[in-house]
Amino acid sequence: MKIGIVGFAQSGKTTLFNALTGMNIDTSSYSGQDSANIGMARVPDERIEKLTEIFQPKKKTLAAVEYVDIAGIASSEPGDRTSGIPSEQLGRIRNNDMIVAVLRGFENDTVPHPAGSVDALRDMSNLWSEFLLSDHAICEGRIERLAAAKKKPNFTDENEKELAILHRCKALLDEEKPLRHLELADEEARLIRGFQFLTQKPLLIAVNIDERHIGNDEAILAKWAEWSALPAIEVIIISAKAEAEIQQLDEEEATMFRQELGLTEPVPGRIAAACYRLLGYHSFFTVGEDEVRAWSIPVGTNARAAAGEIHKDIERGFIRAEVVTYDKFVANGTLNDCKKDGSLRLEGKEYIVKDGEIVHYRFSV
Ligand SMILES: Nc1nc2c(ncn2[C@@H]2O[C@H](COP(=O)(O)OP(=O)(O)O)[C@@H](O)[C@H]2O)c(=O)[nH]1
Ligand SMILES: [Mg+2]
Repeated sequence: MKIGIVGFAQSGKTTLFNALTGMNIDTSSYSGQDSANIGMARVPDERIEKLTEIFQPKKKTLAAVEYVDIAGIASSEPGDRTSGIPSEQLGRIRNNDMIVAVLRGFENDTVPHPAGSVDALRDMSNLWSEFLLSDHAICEGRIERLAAAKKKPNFTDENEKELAILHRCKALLDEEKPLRHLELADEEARLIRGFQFLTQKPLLIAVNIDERHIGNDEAILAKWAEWSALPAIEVIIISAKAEAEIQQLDEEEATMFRQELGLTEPVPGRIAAACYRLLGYHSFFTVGEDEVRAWSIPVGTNARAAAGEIHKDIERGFIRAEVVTYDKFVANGTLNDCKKDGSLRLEGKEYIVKDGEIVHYRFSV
């Protein structure tokens, strides 16, 4: 899972990136950095901690996601429609499964805001306009090219279909509506997948507030009600600086600091959980003395395909899956006891694996 962290300069993207990955990239001065920071982050999961307590395995492995901190969006000036986002940066944003937009909600005189004032809702509208414009430009460019190729003999039926879909896309974008409003058959979706349209991607809006305002989440979220009501969009409140600082502390200090500030669940878990929800992913677990491990799969994945996450041989040689829910397993304590009370079920390849299930595969190669 690849997640792009996007937003205007000085909104706290790199600070959030540090909080998520535990890295320590410099944010002290405006570097004018226009490249991207890439880092892997483990997805915290209390259930894995509990299973680790039970099995005391040699190894504990959490699921992982990739975060990309994309800089280079200098301006959020209203009316500044010409500059937009540099195309290199847009390409970097497209190249992700979803987008986390970091909006500046903190006041700090020593950190200049590119638009001169702090207004996170305005910045989000501007960013959104950029996404709509960028998708529109791609649509238009491709429509022109296809239209020009129409008279040529190598113009295929597939080209014809693509052109028709792109016209539908453009019509939506003309009304400033995101492309995820488009209802597409699988075949149609495939035809435009390669464009990686920004307004088709799930969006997590992270409003980055000053630590003085921690605890006011509900009042702030109320202002974002219109955004959070949109499909495939969620809004969360973060305090990136405090979270990044806490990330560098040991566990005991971190807990104390969190309590003092009134911070609840740490940001890496909150962001990962939101991303899983938005992308329609969840986890199943494998357990044993060697390793307790979480695996991420799209919701709706069957037992056989899920096996492929672990190893292609298990998928190919799939015989059966032994499955028990997390709750039943924890209540029983051992797989044997789950067998005895019938909570460990034998399932076939078409079985749809649910969130948190513990799966043991039987296979032959
Ligand atoms: N007070 C406060 N300052 C922050 C917060 N998040 C980021 N900053 C500061 O804002 C500046 C820019 O942050 P940075 O992460 O580099 O922004 P980026 O340009 O979006 O990557 C740095 O000086 C940060 O310390 C926050 O939550 N509160
Ligand atoms: Mg940065």
